[in-house]
Amino acid sequence: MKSYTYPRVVRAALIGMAMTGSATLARADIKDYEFQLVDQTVKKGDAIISVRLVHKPDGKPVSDAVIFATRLDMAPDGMQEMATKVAPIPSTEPGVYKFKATLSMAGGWQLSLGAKVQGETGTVENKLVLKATP
Ligand SMILES: [Cu+2]
Repeated sequence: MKSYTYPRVVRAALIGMAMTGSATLARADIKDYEFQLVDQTVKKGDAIISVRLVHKPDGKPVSDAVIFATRLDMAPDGMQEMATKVAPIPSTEPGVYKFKATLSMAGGWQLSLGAKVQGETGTVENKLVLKATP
């Protein structure tokens, strides 16, 4: 019986490899990229916010993206007019982007990010909600 099941397993493995191969060849999609907060909470005041840009299908960090749109405001707490400046600062970790901001109030803050990824058409646009603790 074993001699009958074995080829089936091999065939399944080959199909799996073929599918992986074609997925790599298929045109990448800008929707495959996503910003994620490294820390969901930061302390109120002068804060450093770290986000990771990942290629979702393989979970790989994406370096060298051009971040061009940032906004940080308290929309999650109904205070969208309460915005603060966001300044990019250098990061040594691949795929991690850091920003300096002054969070003057404890509560929910929304970080809006836009980015261009090397070799991809379109824009990554994400809104991330973090919490400033007192
Ligand atoms: Cu506020």
